[in-house]
Amino acid sequence: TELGLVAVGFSGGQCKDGVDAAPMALIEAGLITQLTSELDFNVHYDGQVHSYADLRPEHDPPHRGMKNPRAVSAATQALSAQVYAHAKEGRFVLTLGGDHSIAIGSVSGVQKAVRERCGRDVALVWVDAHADINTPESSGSGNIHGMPVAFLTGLAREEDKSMFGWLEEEGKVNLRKIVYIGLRDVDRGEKKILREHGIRAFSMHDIDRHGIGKVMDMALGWIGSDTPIHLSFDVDALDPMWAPSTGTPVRGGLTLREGDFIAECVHETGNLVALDLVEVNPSLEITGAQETVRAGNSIIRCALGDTLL
Ligand code: DIR
Ligand code: MN
Ligand code: MN
Ligand code: MN
Repeated sequence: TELGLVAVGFSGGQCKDGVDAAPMALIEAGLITQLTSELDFNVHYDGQVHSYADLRPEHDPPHRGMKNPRAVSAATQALSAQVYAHAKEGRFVLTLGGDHSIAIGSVSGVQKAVRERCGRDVALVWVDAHADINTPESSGSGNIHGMPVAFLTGLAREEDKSMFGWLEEEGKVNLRKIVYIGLRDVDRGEKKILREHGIRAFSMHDIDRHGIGKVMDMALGWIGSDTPIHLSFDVDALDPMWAPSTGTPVRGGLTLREGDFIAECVHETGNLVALDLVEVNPSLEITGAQETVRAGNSIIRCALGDTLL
C-alpha cells in the first residue's frame, strides 16, 4: 500500500516547546523501518520535518483571544495542501505532530481529497483526554490546539484568510460523523457544545462501564461500515503512566493496550484512510520520553495493521 508521511514539527497551538521534536523522535525510534519492512508500505516521505517557520508572520497578536492565530493558520493551510496532495493520489496519509492544532490541516486535506475522489465525507474518530472543540470565545486558554474540531466543523468561523478563512466547505467535517473516545477533561463550554449538537462521545466513564470492546462496537457502529475514517490520536488519551511526556497529561486515562486496541479496531474496519499522532513532547518528563515515543509508534503500527498473532 502507498503511504504519504508528513512530519510536522509545529508547536504554536499551545505554549510548551518540545512537541516539535516528536516526529524526529518517532522516526529515530524506527517508525519508517517498521512501516516498510514489517508492514509492507511504500512510504512517500520528503525527508523533512516541517515547522513552517518561514510562514510565521513577524507580528502575530492575539485575535478573539487566540494565541499565534496567523502562525497556526499559515502552518495548517500549508499542511492541508501537502496532505491533500498525498490523499489525492489515493495514498494513506500519516501525519506526525506537533500539537493537535495541526489536525485543522490534516483533516481538511484528507476530507477534500476523499470528497473529490469518491464523493463522500470522512468520519472523524478523535481519541483524546480533551474534546478540542472550544471556539475562540469559549476557550479559557486561547490555545488553538483546544479548538481544531470547532474550526473543522464550522462551529468556529473566521472570514480573514490569514486566520482560518482559507478553510473551504469541501474541507469541513460533518458534526454527525465525529466520534470521541477517551474524554475526561472537557471544559464547561465544550460540554454545552457537545450536548447542543448531539455529538457522539465516549468518555472514560463509558469505557469503565462497558469496557473498551463494547465502546468500540458502539463507536464504529455510529459511523457505519462504508465510510472512510480519519483517526486523530492525541497521545494524552493514554494514561500518564504510559505516556507521561505530553503537554497536558490527565490522570485516569487509557491503558497502553486500550490505546492499541482502539487503533486495531479502526484498522479492522478496512476504512481507515488517514491517521494523526500528536502531542508527544519528548522534552517533558524526560525519564518517560522514550516510553511515550514507543507508545506513539505502537499506536501507529496497530492502526496500520500490525496484529498480535
Ligand atoms: C483546554 C485544554 N480544553 C483548552 N485542551 C487541551 O486549552 O482548550 N487539548 N489540552 O489537548
Ligand atoms: Mn488533542
Ligand atoms: Mn488532549
Ligand atoms: Mn490488515
